[in-house]
Amino acid sequence: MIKIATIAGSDASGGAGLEADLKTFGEYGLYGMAAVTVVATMDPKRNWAHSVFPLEENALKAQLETVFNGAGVSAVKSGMLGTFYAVELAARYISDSKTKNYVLDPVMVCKGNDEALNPELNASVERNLLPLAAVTTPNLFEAGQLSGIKNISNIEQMKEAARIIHDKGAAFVFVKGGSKLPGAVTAVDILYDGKTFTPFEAPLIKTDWTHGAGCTSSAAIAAGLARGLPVHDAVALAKKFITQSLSASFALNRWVGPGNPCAWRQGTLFG
Ligand code: PXL
Repeated sequence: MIKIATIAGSDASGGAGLEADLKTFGEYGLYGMAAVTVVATMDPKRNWAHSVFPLEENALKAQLETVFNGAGVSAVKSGMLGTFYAVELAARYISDSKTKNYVLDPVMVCKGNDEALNPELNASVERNLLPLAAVTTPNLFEAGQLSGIKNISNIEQMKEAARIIHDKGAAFVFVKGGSKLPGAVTAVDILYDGKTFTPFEAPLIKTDWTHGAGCTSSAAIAAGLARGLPVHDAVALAKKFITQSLSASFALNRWVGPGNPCAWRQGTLFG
């Protein structure tokens, strides 16, 4: 059995965070483990406003000990970290594990949650985690924050941002334009390895229900690496996976809706 772990927040609504990661790992036939950093909740009485409850440092450390020294992993991804000690503990355990397969999803925004927009915490992620990453997966906003290029709105700017983020230490940078690039007719993302820019293009899925798409996509890349795929192949398969997931997206309520990581199977045990 191939083992893989996520260090991420729990999204009580199930579409993002470690819930998305574990569903995705399962679809890749992997044994998923999780170290919970924060618990995120959403208030149905206040327009789905987010609250974030960090786990205390000792509780996170004990989980990391369980995952890394109690089991071991073929790959690891990180998502929402939420505190300085989570960033520092994640860096220590990932570095000590000597894994080559670390995917950093530099989660900075969680719709409606200002706390995640914490510049000092983002700087700590950049300093401590970016140099350990085999792949980092910023969306346009995160790529703007990490590169200093504001309002990225075309492919050239995506490439420039990828170059800057690569120089800060990530081996591969996967900048996700997705549906967010102005005037997008297809979903275009760019992978940069320090030498070559590789575009990945897929049909644009017209849906507002994209909650957890970033988490699912970075989990899928990590899962591909755990299975021994080279980075380009892991990214290509993840892109297919997220396109299928979004094509089966659905409304959870009037505010959000997730994709469906099981969609590629076009069926369940019940038909
Ligand atoms: O999609 C970003 C994200 C990541 N992690 C957790 C979240 C969210 C957004 O809701 O709740 C735990």
